[in-house]
Amino acid sequence: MKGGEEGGRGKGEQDSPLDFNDDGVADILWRHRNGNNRIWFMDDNGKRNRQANPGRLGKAWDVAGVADFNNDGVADILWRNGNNGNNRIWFMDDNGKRSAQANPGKLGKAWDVAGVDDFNDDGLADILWRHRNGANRIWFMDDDGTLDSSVNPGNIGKAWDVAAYDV
Ligand SMILES: [Ca+2]
Ligand SMILES: [Ca+2]
Ligand SMILES: [Ca+2]
Repeated sequence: MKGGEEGGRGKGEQDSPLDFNDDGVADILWRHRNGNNRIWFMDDNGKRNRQANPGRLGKAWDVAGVADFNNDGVADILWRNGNNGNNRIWFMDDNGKRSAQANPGKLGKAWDVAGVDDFNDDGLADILWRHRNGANRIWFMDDDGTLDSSVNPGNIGKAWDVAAYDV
């Protein structure tokens, strides 16, 4: 995942894409199969400091990625409904609560989110999609969670999986 310092403006010296309170320490997002969610805010000794309940989302939705989609230093959550191709972004505040949500648009069920990271160095996370036939797309996102533009980075056979995209 993301390791660069140039994108975010967090207090941490090195931003973690999983940092829900901008303290530089990665946190943990839990999801229950009943649709409940929890965030564990972690200490840097590997212990849970406290937890927050960001709210529910129905069982049809999966967490497709966690990244900072508005460059405020706080991780946000990309949700995908694999049954109908809908997507949502939850913009999070640094208390583990949802502050706003956005609809970035649909993409058909044959597509999966292969990664979320900043592919154009504007500080905003983007979405890498992969089709089961080997096609790929990158969605460059605006800071309000809407799609700015979609780019085809090229195809690679369906026997290939994304193993890493930021080294
Ligand atoms: Ca943190
Ligand atoms: Ca954010
Ligand atoms: Ca970007």
